[in-house]
Amino acid sequence: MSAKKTNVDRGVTINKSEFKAAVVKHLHCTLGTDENKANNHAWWKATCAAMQEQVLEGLRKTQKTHYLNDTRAVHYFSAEFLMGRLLSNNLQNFGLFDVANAALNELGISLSDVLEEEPDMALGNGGLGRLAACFIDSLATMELPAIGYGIHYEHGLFRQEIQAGAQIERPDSWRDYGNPWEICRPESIQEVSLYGYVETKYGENGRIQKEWHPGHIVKGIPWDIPVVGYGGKTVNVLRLWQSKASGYFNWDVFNAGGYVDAQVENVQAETISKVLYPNDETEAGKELRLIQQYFFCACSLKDIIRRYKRAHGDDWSRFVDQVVIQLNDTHPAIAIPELMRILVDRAELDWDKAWAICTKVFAYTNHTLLPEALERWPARMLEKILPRHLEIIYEINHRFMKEVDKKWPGDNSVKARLSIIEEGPEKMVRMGHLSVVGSYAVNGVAELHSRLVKENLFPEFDQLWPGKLTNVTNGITPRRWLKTCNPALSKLIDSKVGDDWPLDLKKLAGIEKYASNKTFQKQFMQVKLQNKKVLAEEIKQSLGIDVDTDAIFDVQIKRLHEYKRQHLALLYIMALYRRLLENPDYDMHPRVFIFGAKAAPGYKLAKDIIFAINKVADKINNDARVNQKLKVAFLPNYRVSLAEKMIPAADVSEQISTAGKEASGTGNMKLALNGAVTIGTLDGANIEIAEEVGDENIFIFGLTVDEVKALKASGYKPYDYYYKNAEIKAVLDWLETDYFTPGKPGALASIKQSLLDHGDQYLVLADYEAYSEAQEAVDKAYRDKERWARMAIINTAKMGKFTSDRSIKDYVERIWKLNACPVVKE
Ligand code: H2P
Repeated sequence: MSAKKTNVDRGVTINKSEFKAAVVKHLHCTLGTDENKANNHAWWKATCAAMQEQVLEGLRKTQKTHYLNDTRAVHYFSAEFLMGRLLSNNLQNFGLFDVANAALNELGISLSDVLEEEPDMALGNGGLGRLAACFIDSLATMELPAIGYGIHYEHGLFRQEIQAGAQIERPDSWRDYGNPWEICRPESIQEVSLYGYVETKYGENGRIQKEWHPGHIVKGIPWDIPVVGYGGKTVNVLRLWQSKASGYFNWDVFNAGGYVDAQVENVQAETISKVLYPNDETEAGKELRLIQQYFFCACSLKDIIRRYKRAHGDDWSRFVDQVVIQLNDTHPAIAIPELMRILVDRAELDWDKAWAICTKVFAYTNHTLLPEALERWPARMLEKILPRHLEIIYEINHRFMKEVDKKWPGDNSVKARLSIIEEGPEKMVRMGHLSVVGSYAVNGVAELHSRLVKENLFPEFDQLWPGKLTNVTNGITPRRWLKTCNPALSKLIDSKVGDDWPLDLKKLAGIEKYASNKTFQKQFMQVKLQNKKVLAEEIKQSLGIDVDTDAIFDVQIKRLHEYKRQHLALLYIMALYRRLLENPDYDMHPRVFIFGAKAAPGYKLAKDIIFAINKVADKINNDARVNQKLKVAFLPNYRVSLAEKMIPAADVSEQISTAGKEASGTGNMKLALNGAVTIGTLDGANIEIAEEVGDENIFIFGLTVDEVKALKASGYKPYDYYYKNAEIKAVLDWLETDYFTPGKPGALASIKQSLLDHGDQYLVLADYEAYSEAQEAVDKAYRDKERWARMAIINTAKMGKFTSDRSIKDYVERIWKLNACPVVKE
C-alpha cells in the first residue's frame, strides 16, 4: 500500500503483507484452524491476535517507561466501563485500519463482517460507564500514566429482547467464547477480607490498636485490558478484578458426601463478580452491591500500594506525590475508609497523618442530583460486612462534626445536613458526604450541574471549603465517536482540515467556512444519506420495517428513565398520528422516530414506556393511512456498537430531559459531532452545546431550571394541562383504550396515571406544548435543505470543546496535577 500523507505520528508501522502473515499465523497456531475451515469468528480472533502483538509491545514499552520514570499516575476507580468493541478502535488508534482491511481483503475476508463478530464489552449501564471508557482512551492518547480499575463482571448489562412489545432481559455473555484482549495476571492476585469482628488491643506504648478478624476471605484475580492511545504510542491498562474463593474447594466436606456444601464458599465468592447491577437505584441486592464495591476498591488499593512500595518501600511520605485516585461517582467511596484502615491499622500511622494522606489522594466526580441515585448504606449492613470500616467512618464523621461546629457553633441543623451519618429510624451512611469529606476536589460534569451541586446538593460544603467543589464538563472521544464510527465523514473532514483533528478537535472549526458552500453541503449531506441507508438496512433486518431515507431520522438513545422523558416524544408521536388521521393532508415532512433504550429490570414504568413505544410503533408502521409520513422504530438491545450505527445516521438528536435533571449527557455531544441537530431543553451539557453552536443551530424549548422550581413551588397541577390542551387530553385518553393493544384496554394506562394521578414529577405535560412547537420548527427547518445542511455542518464544526481530551486536560491541570510521560522509542 502506498503510504498516505498524514500529520499523525505513529508508534507502530506494519505493512499489509506483514499483517496478513500475522493473521494467518494466528489462524494456524493460535486457533488451530486454517483458511478453508475458518468462519468469521475465527477470522475475528486471528485478526485480534495479530493486532494484540502490536498492542502488547506497546504495553510493555509503556509500562517500562512509566516504571523507569517513577511517574505520578491517576487511578480511575469505576464500577462501570462501557468499552464496546475493541478491534475497530484499536486498528484505528494504531492507524492500521486500512492495512487490515486490505490484508483481509486479499484473504477473501471482509473486515466489516469480521468486526461484527466481536461481542460488546458492556460492563456498564449508560453514560457513566461510557464516560469512563472515553476518559481512559483520552488518557492513553495524551500519554498520561493512568490505570482504570473496575470489576471483571462475568455478565455485563443484560441483553435486551423485545417480545410482543415488552422488554425481556437475557444474560449477556461477552466472554463465553474467550476474549482475545484480556490478559490474566495471576502474579498480582489480591486477597480481600469480609465480615467478622474487630478486636481492640493496647500496644506497648499504650496506643490503642484495632484488629479486624475477618470471617471470610476472597481472592481478586486481575484481568488486564490494554487501552491503546491514538497514534499507538502509549498503551495503558484497564485492570478488572474477578472474584474467586480463596480456598477454592473443600475436599474434606466433599469426601464426607457434602457435594453441594463443599462448593458453597466458591459460589458465594464467585457471585461477587458475577453480574453488573443493571440498576443505579434499587434496594435489591444492596448487600452484594456493597461487597462488590468494597471488593474492587480493596483489590485496587492493594495493587497501588504494592506498586508504590516496590519503588519507595515503607516510606509513605511520597505516596501523595505518586498517587491520585478519581472516584467515578460514589460507587468506589468505600476506598476512603479502606485507605484509612491500611494507613492506621496496618502501617500504624497516626490518624492525622493518615487523614492528611487520604485527603490528598482522592477526588470525586458526582454524576447525578437524583436523590434516589445518591447512595446510602444502612449502618447495620456496614457493621456486618465491614465492621472496621464503620468504626472508621464514625471517627471521620466525629472529627468532621467538630470542624463543622467551629464554623457554625451550636448549629445542629447544619450538622444534621452535613453529617456522613443520617439519623432516623434506620441509621444510614451517606456515601456522597463521605466522598466530599474524604476528597480534595469534587466535580460535577457540566456547568449547570456543577452549579446545582454547589447550590442545592452540597451548599454548606461549598461554604466550608471554598473552591473544593468545581466543574469539569464531560467529553467524548472523537476517535470512536467520529473517526471510527463515521469513516466517510472523517475522510471528508480530513480533506478540508488535515487528518490530525482526532487529536485536536478544535480543528473541526476549519469546516465552518464551508457551511454555506453548496458543494460541501452536498458532500456532507451525501455522507449523511449513506449512513442513513446503512441504518435503514439495520432497521429492516432487525424489525422488518422499511424506512424512507428522505425522512427525518429523529433519534433518542439513552437509558430509559422518566426524567429523560422518552414518553414526551411518545406523546408527540401519538399526536402526529392523530393529526394525520384527522387530516390526511396534514403538512409534515416524513419522519422516522428511532429509539434505543434499556430499562432497569425492576423499573416498572420504564418498562411500560418501552412497551408503549413498541405498541404505538406497531400500529403506526402498519397503518397505510399514515406510514408514508410517520414511522417508529425501537431498535432492541441498545449498546455501544449499535450507537455507532445510529449516531452517524441521525438528523435530529433528542435531548429532552426535565431541566436540572440530566447532569450532562454525552449522547448529545456524539450526535452533534456527527451532524445531528439537537432538540433539547436547557439542561446539562445542552446549554454548553447551545453556546457553541449558537441559538440558530439548535432547537431549545421548555422550562428552565428556575421555571421548573417556580412551577413546583406554586403547586404544579398536571390536570390543568390535560383540560386546557385538547391534544394532550386526546392522546392521554387514547392510551387508556385498546386502540394500540387490541383486546387489552388499559394496557398502556400506567403512563397516563403517572402523568396525571401521580403528579407528573418530571413535568412532561408542562413542557409538551413547547416541545410540539419546537418540533414544528424542526420540520420547517429540515425542508429548507440548504439551511439544514448549514446547521448540520456547524454542529460538527463547533464540537471541539466536547472532546474528552479537553475534559482530561481540565482534570490534569486543575485536579490531578499530572505530567505526560511519552513512551520512549527503543
Ligand atoms: C450519568 C448522568 C449523565 C452524565 C453521565 C456521565 C449518570 O449517565 O445521568 O447526565 O452525562 O452520567 O457523567 P446516565 O444517565 O447515562 O447513566
